[in-house]
Amino acid sequence: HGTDIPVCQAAQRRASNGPVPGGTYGDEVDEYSIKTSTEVAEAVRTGRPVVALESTIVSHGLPRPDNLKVAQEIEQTVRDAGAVPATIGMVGGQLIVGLNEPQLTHLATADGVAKLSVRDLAVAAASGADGATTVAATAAVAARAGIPVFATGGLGGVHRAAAESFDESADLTALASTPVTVVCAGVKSILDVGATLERLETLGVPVVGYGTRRFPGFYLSDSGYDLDWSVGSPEDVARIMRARAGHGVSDAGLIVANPLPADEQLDPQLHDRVLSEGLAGLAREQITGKSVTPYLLAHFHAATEGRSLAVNVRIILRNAALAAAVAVAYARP
Ligand code: PSU
Ligand code: MN
Repeated sequence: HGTDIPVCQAAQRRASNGPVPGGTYGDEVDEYSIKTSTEVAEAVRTGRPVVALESTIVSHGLPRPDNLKVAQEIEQTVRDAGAVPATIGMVGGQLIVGLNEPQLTHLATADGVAKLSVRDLAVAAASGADGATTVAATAAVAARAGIPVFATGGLGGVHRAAAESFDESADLTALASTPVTVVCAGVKSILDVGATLERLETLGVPVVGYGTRRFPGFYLSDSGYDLDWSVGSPEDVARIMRARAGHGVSDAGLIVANPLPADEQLDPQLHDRVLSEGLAGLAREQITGKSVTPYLLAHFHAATEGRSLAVNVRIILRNAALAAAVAVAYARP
């Protein structure tokens, strides 16, 4: 089905030609530019509110077939709140801001969609790959495309046992140098939350709670950690963004941590039990690197009989709505 998408054909051509020889790289500069949909480009140009959305959550974070439906619901939620959705991903080597319906469907259903962090973007493009962008890659591309607001579920961060494995998501370092506001429900509870907050402090990434002084715990409303700052409205967030831009001192992003209401969270006892099983599974199956997060999320969805999936979907939709409200507030000074 990928072949009815024009960019796929270009990519298949490219892929069948093998790696691009160094000498011809310059001739292909245009081919490798970011492709922005007409709707998103027009909205960015005229200063209308836009919300960037990631595709890893669609391709790797949510089980099929729900993933495509959820991806469409996320976009609709952004629209309902008055902003233009810009889901970012790579189809046939083309980096796209504002995936259209067939492209989104392709990334949600095709086999072999790569998980792309920032470092993978150029490598994947040169080989004509299909890829879903993580928080790190989506934020970086969004900033490049002039989109300052981004919604996701939960950020990556420092994994448990990172002292030995060195497993820390590139989401953290990307946000240290990418001036994008990310609305999330904290970091995934599968991580070492305390260590992640310490790293965000070191990296100079501000974290504000939305209506709370406690850092949310993704599936759980409260991770157990305090925050220094909280905001009460989308306008508050927009003011911080204006102050950051006005100062010109930092290029770091802003994390807006939006907790699930307590009555919507995953049962904490179920959460803790399923998490320890999942962590044991990781060790037993010797899973490392970029497979760790998808493995644990899939384990949760299977072991809670879909309850974690329902919670995950609620998290994303709430964050999409808040991000859209922030984009609207920021667009209207
Ligand atoms: N949040 C979710 N589901 C996900 C992810 C985040 O609710 O699938 C993805 C994001 O794309 C995030 C990535 O950037 O997991 C982190 O992966 P890693 O730990 O390998 O950096
Ligand atoms: Mn990792």
